[in-house]
Amino acid sequence: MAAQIEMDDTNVSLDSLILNLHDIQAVKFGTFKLKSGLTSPIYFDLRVIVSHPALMNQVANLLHKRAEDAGVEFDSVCGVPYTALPLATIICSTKQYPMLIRRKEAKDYGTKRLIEGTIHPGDRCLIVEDVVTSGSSVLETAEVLEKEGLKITDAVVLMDREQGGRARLADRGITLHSVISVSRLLDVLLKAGRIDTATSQNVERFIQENNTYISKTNDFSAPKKSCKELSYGARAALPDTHPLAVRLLKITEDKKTNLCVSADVTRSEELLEIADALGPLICVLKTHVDILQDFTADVASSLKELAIKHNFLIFEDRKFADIGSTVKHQYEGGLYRISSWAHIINAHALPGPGVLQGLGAVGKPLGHGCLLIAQMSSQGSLATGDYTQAVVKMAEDHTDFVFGFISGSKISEKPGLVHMTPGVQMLTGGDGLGQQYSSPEDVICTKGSDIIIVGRGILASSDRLRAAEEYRTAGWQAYLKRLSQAS
Ligand code: 5BU
Repeated sequence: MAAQIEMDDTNVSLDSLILNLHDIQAVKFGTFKLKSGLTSPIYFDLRVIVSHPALMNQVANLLHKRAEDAGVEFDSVCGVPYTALPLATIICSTKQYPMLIRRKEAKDYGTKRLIEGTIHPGDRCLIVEDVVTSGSSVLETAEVLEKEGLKITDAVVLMDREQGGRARLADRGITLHSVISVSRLLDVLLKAGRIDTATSQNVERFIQENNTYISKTNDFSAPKKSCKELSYGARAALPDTHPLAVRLLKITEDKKTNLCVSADVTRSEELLEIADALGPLICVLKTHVDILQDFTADVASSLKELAIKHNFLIFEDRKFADIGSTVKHQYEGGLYRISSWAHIINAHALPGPGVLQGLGAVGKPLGHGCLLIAQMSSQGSLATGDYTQAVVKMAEDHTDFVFGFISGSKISEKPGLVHMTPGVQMLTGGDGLGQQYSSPEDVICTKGSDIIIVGRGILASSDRLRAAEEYRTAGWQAYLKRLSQAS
């Protein structure tokens, strides 16, 4: 509970920080020529915060908290010169970490060192930065530190401009944790009446159109633009759409929600409470039945009743990955009898089409459907590139049972196939165990996916209903924006 309250406090202080940054003109709107030559409608100048000591402390504290919340473990801290240097200093001074200082140029006398401070090769050094656009400044600093034998796995940044820096760093094995995303900043300033809708949309368009990087190794973060946009309702009406996808797309349209809640709890009572309370706000409830301590057949029956009461589908995230004969038993039998209550299941394509034959033998007669896992949200996932393409082909060849994907973005142009994306939170970053988060706006509008899957973004809130409403609104607004951009 303490952690939930803290999370709410963080949200409040984040909003006030954004307003303070706007007050001191650390964020400006207008027409600005960037280093890259691009003309940007937004500009961040965080150098000004050194004149505001209270703000400096607040920023340093939030940066440290972000790393701590993400479970990042580190032995020392290094700020990217120059704006982040004083921030790193405050973190090191208040939290008692040894600091390393990177010189921009080696001294031409004395030791010629590029790094000041005691270096212990093998130590993990956390990089601190003020703003990330392409990620190149963080990378430069990381390279210098790595040459000295330090390990760089994480960087924490105040402001992520969401223009590809995170993907570029991820490809180099560095997880970026950001305190503020541009989407959050725009949202807060818009709500406070500091900017108008046109300015906000202008900035969003600029950010989307000026992504500096397409990931080479993890397509989960690569933005995909769709050629042709159809509404959920129009896709439900297409003759080739799988009956379960028709049902899902209709629910989505009728309830105006593309939110799937991932109810990752360990007690059945809590699972049913979540299903009943959040049921009206969601199109799908996702479960991991094998983490429940007290599952009984009655729990499955109650869940099915709630699915009817609130009109949502149940998705058991079982990730089947064995030969056809085994998955058939796993789906139909055992303790959980998944096929008797879950409308949706998912499977890895790794075993080949036999996995779909086995699952389909059970699921098809019941009108159930399967999502193929084409990409994963976890850092360093191997489901990328040619593998992802092969999964798309397998799905498109088995649309009698497969009705969509787990993926980070839209990966098939077939409008009957549904894309569902996990790893979604308002605050981008990770969980310290490999999970990587994107915002609802990014997932639905920029990357063209259809359904956001949100777990801890909602479950960790002290007010789950309010958090679910926020995610539902964000996901739906992003969908409306995607449609309006295409028209
Ligand atoms: P989170 O609390 O929003 O991080 O939970 C995400 C859920 O989605 C969790 O149940 C995961 O098992 C699930 N998930 C995922 O995060 N990433 C993937 O690529 C797949 C599933 Br497939």
